[in-house]
Amino acid sequence: MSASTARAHGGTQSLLVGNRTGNSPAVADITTLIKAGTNYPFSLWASLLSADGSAKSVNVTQATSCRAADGSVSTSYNWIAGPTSVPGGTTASWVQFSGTVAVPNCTLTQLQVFVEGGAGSSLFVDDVQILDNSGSPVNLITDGTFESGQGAWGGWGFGTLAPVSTSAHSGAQSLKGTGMQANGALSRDILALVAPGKRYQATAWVSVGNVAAGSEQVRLQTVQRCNGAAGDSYP
Ligand SMILES: [Ca+2]
Repeated sequence: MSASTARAHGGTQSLLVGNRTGNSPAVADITTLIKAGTNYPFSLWASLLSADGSAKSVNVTQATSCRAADGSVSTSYNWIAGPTSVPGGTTASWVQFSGTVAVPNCTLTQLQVFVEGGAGSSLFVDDVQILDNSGSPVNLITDGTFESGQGAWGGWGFGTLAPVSTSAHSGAQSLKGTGMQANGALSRDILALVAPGKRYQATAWVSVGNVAAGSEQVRLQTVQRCNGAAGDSYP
């Protein structure tokens, strides 16, 4: 087992479990990183090179060991992603595995996550994420209530844009754009608030008025551009 430049999902290296005579897994022991009674979303990518180039079944397993009141330790094994067929050819093909590491509320003695399957094949693993969302969330948008003004909000495709006290989801004010065009938007630049590779949850409350049909479609949308990209993307 080693870091390898033979294949990579991100960057230039991945973890290679090679020369497998059987179903040797790639194992991460995360016992000291986690808390009992907590759920952790995870994602990882796997790739295979099999002897005959055929696809093989791969899965992610969680092995959880708890100590009972009588001192005995028992281990349970759960498949937490897959089994999923992963191509085994000489051209690298990466398959994403995702799910939840659910830690029981027990006296935890060990918790390991395995990537396994494709017995005898070379197994590559990359871009493993196990996310800790158990802390209190922090709202990065400090001017999203419009109680003290428009803040850093702007947009395009509107007639006028201003905080108003005629309607509010909470408090006394909201931000109102009038005469919205089809692709008009109320927007805020959050470039300085976020970091590459991180995932953020966004919510907003929306109301529409002066619509002949009585309702209208509204989207919550990001516009992004990475350094060197030819244009904007709208993921
Ligand atoms: Ca990598």
